[in-house]
Amino acid sequence: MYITFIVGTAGSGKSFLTYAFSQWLRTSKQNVATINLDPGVVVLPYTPDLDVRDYVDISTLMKTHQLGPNGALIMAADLIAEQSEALSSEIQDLKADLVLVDTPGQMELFAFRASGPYIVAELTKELKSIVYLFDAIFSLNPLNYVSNLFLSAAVYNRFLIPQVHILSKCDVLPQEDVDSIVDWSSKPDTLETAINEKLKGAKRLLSRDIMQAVYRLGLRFPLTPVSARTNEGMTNLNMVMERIFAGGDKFTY
Ligand SMILES: Nc1nc2c(ncn2[C@@H]2O[C@H](COP(=O)(O)OP(=O)(O)O)[C@@H](O)[C@H]2O)c(=O)[nH]1
Ligand SMILES: [Mg+2]
Repeated sequence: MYITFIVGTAGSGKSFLTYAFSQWLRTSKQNVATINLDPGVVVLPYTPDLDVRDYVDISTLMKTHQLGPNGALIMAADLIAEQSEALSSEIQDLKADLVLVDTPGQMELFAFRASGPYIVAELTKELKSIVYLFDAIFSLNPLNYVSNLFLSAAVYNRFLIPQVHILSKCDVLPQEDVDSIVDWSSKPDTLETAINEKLKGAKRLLSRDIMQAVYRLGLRFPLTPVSARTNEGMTNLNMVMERIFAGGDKFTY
């Protein structure tokens, strides 16, 4: 069993990617299961095989502990971590070859609190990876792109497991813009040119320094454009995942 956690800022398309990629994998006869790890979500575009909302209820937490929505979400994250043993045995029972885990809408709940890495470590001892989403809508501006690059490096630093990088919602941008962003992700000099052309003053200096710091750390985050709406890029995403997990083999035989 291989397990992958889908991570990204709020609204970057985690839940829709979980839906579309799991459907795509099923169509190619792969044995895939989905898990919802977001206790605060109201409507999901897919029916998860395991749902953390069966373990914690945000509105009950708000009422019982007189918490606001954010306080309740933080408490829920800790409660989920406490339940990781029960969750873990449910995951084993799914008997899937590949498990896609949809993580909380607000990324910091999962990535920047102690409970997230704890959950990742405890849920399964199987091979794990993270799929990190760069929202195409926000990536065309080099300032946003560099901020997200910095965030993705911070996420990598928290989990230290193989991390795949996706340009999500690539259908919203014209092909030439998608190509530019993909270039930025693989050729630092093109990103530096864009920073110099489009940013001024302190934003230009700081963005260039952040970008260079990330590259100096040896972190390389090439982006694969994917759309959960048109299914563009699903084949490439699948190839990257197979390469990480199965040395190029399929998940299901
Ligand atoms: N055009 C387009 N919209 C998308 C895509 N994926 C998600 N969205 C939209 O982006 C919004 C947020 O998506 P969601 O998956 O709920 O984000 P999450 O908070 O990261 O789980 C929803 O309104 C989706 O309809 C995509 O591939 N293309
Ligand atoms: Mg979601």
